Amino acid sequence: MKNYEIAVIPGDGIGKEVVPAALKVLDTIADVHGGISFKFTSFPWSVDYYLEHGKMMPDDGITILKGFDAVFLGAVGDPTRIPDHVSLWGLLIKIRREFEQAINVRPAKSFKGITSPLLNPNDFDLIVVRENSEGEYSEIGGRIHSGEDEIAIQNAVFTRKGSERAIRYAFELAKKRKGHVTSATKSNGIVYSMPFWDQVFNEVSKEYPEVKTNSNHIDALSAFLVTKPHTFDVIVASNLFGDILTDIGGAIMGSIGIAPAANININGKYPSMFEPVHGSAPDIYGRGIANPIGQIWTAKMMLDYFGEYELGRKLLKVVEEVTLSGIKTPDIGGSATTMDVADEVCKLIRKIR
Ligand code: GGG
Repeated sequence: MKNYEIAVIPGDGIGKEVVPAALKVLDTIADVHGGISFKFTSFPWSVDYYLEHGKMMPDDGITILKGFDAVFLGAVGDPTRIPDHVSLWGLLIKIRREFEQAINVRPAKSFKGITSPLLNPNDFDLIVVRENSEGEYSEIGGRIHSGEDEIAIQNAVFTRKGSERAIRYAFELAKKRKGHVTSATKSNGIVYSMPFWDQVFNEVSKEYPEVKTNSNHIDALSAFLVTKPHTFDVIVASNLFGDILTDIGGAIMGSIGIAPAANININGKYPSMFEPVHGSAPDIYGRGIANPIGQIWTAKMMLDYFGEYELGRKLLKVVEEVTLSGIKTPDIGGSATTMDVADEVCKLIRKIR
């Protein structure tokens, strides 16, 4: 029996609704499979926690999380109560950085039973590899003066190590897929970091002669994701570009509510963290209608990370069967609740045992 110890951080808003739904699915898988079990330990770190304690997580939070096999996170942020940069940097981005989760893997594909807003799209199946430790998400800069003299400076940081490991990860992934990597650049407008990114991409690509490559400026690439998503296999992008591209990925699938993500620690020193692409959606929180598919697909990515590929494959297939059967939340045209969807997924898992 393999037991996986999972730290669970539902976080804010709909994170508190979709995480329990996904845990129910994981428990059902363990129950049906017999050979694995999950021990979930939940932490209340969130904006509520911040308002009580003045911080998003306790000082020893990172030390506590170190002992787990993975972190399973819902969503972070409640901007009417505290600014998003405070909540995100105090929890989500803190964990990504402290645990050297340098790669963020975000798939997008034509999802059975969900209508894409694109008119007659060809089937697409792509993965964005987002550099997750530096780039435009940096703490280097500052603000001075006020009024008309006010200045805000935000520096982007691109290291050879950070760029290389993201790009290399993308090539390794492409080797196992359709063998094509697209680099997201903007070297016509951003004169230092992006030519450097292009240079590193070209250098790494020489190590992979079997993998086809191309580079697109981020503006054109964003448009191509809408007009011809089926032409992409693996896209490698800097931190901010990757974040933006994957919201488009969610949109063309039919809802950001189904988009999953994995923050991967690639040196094996710390746990990886699994969280859907979407945020806390305060506008729909409390109504029980949040789409749990992003969180459930994220659970599938966690199963893959544990090497449970067959279970992960079956789980995604079951979720697609559920959407095909019409049991869907309102964001994808249905009237089901979060738990209706999760319960149907669990029912099918038990049926096909
Ligand atoms: N599911 C995690 C979450 O709350 N994401 C919101 C978000 O905007 N994250 C920013 C990022 O991924 O960099």
